[in-house]
Amino acid sequence: MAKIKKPNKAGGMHSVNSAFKQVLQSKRVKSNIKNLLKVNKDGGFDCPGCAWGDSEEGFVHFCENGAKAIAWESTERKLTNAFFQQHTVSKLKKQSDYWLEYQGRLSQPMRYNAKTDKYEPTSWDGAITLIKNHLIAVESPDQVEFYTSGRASNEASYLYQLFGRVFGTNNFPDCSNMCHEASGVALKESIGVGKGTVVLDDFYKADAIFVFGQNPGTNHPRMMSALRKAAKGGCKIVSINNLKEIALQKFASPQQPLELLTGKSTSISQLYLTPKLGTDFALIRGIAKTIIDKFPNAIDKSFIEAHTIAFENYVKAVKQTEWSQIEEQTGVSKARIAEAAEIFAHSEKVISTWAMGITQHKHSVATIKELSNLHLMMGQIGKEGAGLSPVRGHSNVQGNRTMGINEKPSLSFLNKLSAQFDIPMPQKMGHNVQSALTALYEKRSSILICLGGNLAAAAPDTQYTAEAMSQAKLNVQISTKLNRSHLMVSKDALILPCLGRTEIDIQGSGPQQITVEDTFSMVHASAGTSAPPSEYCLSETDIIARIANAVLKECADQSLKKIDWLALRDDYSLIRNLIANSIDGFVDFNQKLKQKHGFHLANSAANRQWNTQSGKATFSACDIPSSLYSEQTDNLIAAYTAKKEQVFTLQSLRSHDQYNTTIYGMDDRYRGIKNQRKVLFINENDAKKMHLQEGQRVEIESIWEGNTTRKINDFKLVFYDIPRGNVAAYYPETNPLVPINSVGDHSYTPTSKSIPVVIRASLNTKIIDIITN
Ligand SMILES: Nc1nc2c(c(=O)[nH]1)N[C@H]1C(S)=C(S)[C@@H](COP(=O)(O)OP(=O)(O)OC[C@H]3O[C@@H](n4cnc5c(=O)[nH]c(N)nc54)[C@H](O)[C@@H]3O)O[C@H]1N2
Ligand SMILES: Nc1nc2c(c(=O)[nH]1)N[C@H]1C(S)=C(S)[C@@H](COP(=O)(O)OP(=O)(O)OC[C@H]3O[C@@H](n4cnc5c(=O)[nH]c(N)nc54)[C@H](O)[C@@H]3O)O[C@H]1N2
Ligand SMILES: [Mo]
Repeated sequence: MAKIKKPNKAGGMHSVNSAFKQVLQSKRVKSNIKNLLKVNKDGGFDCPGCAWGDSEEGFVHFCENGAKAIAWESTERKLTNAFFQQHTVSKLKKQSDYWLEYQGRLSQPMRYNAKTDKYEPTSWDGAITLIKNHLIAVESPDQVEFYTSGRASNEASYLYQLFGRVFGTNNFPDCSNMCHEASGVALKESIGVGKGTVVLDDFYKADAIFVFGQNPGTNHPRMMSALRKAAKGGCKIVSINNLKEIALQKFASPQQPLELLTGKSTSISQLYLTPKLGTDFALIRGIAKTIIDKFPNAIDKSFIEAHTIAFENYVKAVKQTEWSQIEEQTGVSKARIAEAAEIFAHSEKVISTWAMGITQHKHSVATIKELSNLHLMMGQIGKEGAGLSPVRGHSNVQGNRTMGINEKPSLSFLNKLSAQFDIPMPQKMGHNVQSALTALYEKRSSILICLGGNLAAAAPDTQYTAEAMSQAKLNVQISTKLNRSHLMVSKDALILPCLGRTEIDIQGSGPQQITVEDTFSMVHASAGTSAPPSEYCLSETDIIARIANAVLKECADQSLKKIDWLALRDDYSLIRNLIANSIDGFVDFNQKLKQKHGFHLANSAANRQWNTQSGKATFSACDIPSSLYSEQTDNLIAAYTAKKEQVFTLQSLRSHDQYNTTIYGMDDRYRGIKNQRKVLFINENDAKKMHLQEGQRVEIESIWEGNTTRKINDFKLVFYDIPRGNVAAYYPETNPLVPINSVGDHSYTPTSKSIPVVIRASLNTKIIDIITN
């Protein structure tokens, strides 16, 4: 049995090779190399990869995985009518996510015909009329779900939410609900703003950077350049991650010729802690406890006095927390936690970053509040080189939210919109992803419109989600590529092909630019440079405007006809003028865009202004949760344990060759996995205790109340450096295991990083060489 071999560093020449492999496969080599030189530069387009900010440095401004995202979008392959004639939807359902997207760009509007079970071509007018007929026939606007994925531009998002609200609903489930929702909820309560407080430059000024639950080597490779530069400058980097991710240990910058040619790399983390899944709250509490006990002079008393409330309660809660509980939960010793505390206490400027390892648990909101507590106690917020930095996923997910894609908009935002357009806005809270799917499942909602994304594969409880989506009387998918969400159909459905970020967008007034906001609240313009795949691909903004125009024209209520949607479509700067009037920070929007690299949206907490109820930053004083799960789940787990079944906590995570549900390839280079995705990472000692061998196939079953069995099969065991009792496997293959109602407290985010499971040898078990197959 060959053992997996992990590389000893991330980045380097392998990254360059891997990026160019994808460029070659796109069959548009020349134009994609041209594309890569324009990415993230003024006059070029924003990388559709992640939400990390742009830096001035280097000749090229893209990373390996950004290059993959661009080449994947900008492919020569196209899906035509002939393809859809060959394949029924039932047949397509049997194909993998990789195969579906690999077929190429969608190039004409298609309508599902339930009789033939095939998609057939339709005209744009025909498609818009079908949507109009469905929308004007609903009993209540709240029966329509308007989903958004985080690539949509600010202009498209603003128009989409405006249309949805004028139509009469706040049903805006979006990918944020499955992603950083907990960060928004927690930060809003504790510091008064649901966004990060730092800018990219702060990373170069920090003395210490704590990276919690995040794998930037794969998911934010441009962050690695910042961490590398920081580490080289003497900044202490502390990684807190369930797994020892290679990039957080050693990284060679593909942008630095010297590291590329000499094979040298930079050491990133000074300290690397590997707590058990979902126990970061306890770990952060341990850091705070050490500081209170050992380094009390480092506490920023004047900051606490001037800017915060409820510190005493917090100290009480910290003092009451027992070390035994912290050590037992995290699996990390008091001494190791003290090392982290010492770095925190003795650094003048500290940044903490985090991503999905922190946000996709039951207790995520409380965990992020605890991290905020630590920064408040140390005055590590609202000053240069310090602060809180949730690192967003999709390239414009933060912008979507700023534009009003939010199922629970503030009253002040709704009032502003009402006043601006002289149209009443709906006040009732709308649906998030979980409640939208439940409403579709229970037939309380009947129409689903998706502005991008792949809800069918991204959402939890795959079978439930499939049934929910398939029951829609109309399923509309505005997309660039074919995916599973197009196949969840039984009645009417439409595939509406749209332009991607890399493509030229020409409207009535000429070529258009769009805008996006990165994870540091920088807003800037983006304009594609490639020719669209087909004359029938419309911009997202155009599609939304056409729908809004058609639907609202038919309304009996004259007041709803005031907005000239098609004029807005013809000239996006008119949409930006509307945004300037509705949304704080966008005054003179069109003017400000002319500034090099765009402009920064003011962040109140970064300026030490606290828009909380009390007007001060607020300490929370929760006890550390006694379990990752609810009492009910704990009881079920106890019943399994009584039957001598070993229960594990499973996290679902991304491989190096994927962008969410888009699978570019079958390797996960940094974890030593080749040509496969159905693997389960497990601690060797756990496996041996269960008499399971490496390469053996297993089934994984999740533990949840009710009669539904959630099980996936044929996953190959890979022995890995992972805490005992924890296992890991890729998303979206693991989504069938996440129950629809297993969500984070107050965030409603699926608990994709802590799923209680049991593992059993698959029947007819075969041991497979994990390297070759
Ligand atoms: N190439 C590429 N780039 C992407 C994406 C992509 O799929 N591919 N997706 C984009 C999106 S939408 C997002 S949200 C981001 C996601 O970016 P990440 O959050 O980095 O994505 P995940 O792969 O889910 O990684 C979670 C990390 O957290 C660790 N972890 C899991 N649970 C815990 C825990 O309980 N505690 C701690 N301390 N660590 C834990 C895992 O070991 C893993 O390293 O990336 C964005 N960028
Ligand atoms: N188990 C588990 N589940 C998870 C996660 C996890 O870690 N574990 N992560 C969650 C997270 S963080 C997120 S953000 C969600 C992601 O959920 P989504 O954002 O819904 O999913 P994506 O895979 O990013 O969407 C890919 C599709 O978007 C379309 N697309 C690509 N570019 C464009 C464009 O420019 N415009 C339009 N209109 N369409 C485009 C393509 O058709 C492509 O097939 O998944 C969540 N689900
Ligand atoms: Mo995300």
